[in-house]
Amino acid sequence: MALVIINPKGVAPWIDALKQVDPNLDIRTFPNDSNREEIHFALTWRHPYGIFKDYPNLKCISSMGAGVDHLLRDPELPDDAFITRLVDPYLAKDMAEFVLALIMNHLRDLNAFKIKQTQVIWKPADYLRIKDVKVGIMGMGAIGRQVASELQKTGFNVSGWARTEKRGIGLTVYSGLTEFPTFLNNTDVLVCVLPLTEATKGILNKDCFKQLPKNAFIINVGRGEQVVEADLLQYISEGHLSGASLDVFTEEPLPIDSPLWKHPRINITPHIASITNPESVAAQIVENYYRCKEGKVLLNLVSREKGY
Ligand code: OXD
Repeated sequence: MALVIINPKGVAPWIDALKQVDPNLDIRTFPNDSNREEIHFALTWRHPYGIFKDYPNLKCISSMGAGVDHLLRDPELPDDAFITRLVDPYLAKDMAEFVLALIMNHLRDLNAFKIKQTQVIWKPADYLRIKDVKVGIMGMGAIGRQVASELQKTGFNVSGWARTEKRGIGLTVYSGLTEFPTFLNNTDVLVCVLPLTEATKGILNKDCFKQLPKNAFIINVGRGEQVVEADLLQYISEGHLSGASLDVFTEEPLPIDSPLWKHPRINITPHIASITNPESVAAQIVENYYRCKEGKVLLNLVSREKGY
């Protein structure tokens, strides 16, 4: 039994991290792997679609990140392979710190001062205070909960929204479409960390924006396809939303002619909110490799039906 790594961005740090955990692991790398019938486990990020049909004995396909939308979009994904994802406490912590930085940037409107600096203008302005700002987090999985907990520690009033009811996680969590309007009405800064599914595609649209209080701010660190860009631009230009910070886009890299690039009220970052560290997830990959070999229940199994 062997494991193949498929990652157009490079494989070396992944091989090193896996070998640290288990030096005997039989690791192959795409596209230079031969005898593909020996491969039972694939560790992948944005693989070329259709390639899995060349691996007749694949039992498990693991995403190299938290998201699995890049996998589930493959029309030729083998029906009988388990899909898993990585759950990395450092990834969640990095995400929480990034969201905190974006919110603080918004509260103090640091971008506006940067623009004034380039114009040599000294002009003090009022600012928002943490205690007065309600943050609403869409997505209450491992990442959403960690973001919520870090923001609460900083003093924010935080609530969450999830597809299904969630209790006992130390904050008010609204659930389902029926409670979505109440959640939005009580949110000054909307943070999306949702996975991309059929139900979440385009969820950040005008119906959502109009239910937010005036001057609300949007942070999207989920997936680009969740935002209807035209609606976002309209609600910012009409002054209902005060701006947005976007880290993810439908097309990445963001095309050079996108109107988002030069918008003064939109911050763009290149999908860097949190990056999986091979060293911190290698043990769970190796654990799943052996579970797969022994026919045991896998860690962080994904439901194809739910899409996460
Ligand atoms: C992930 C990501 O899914 O980096 O891990 O977007």
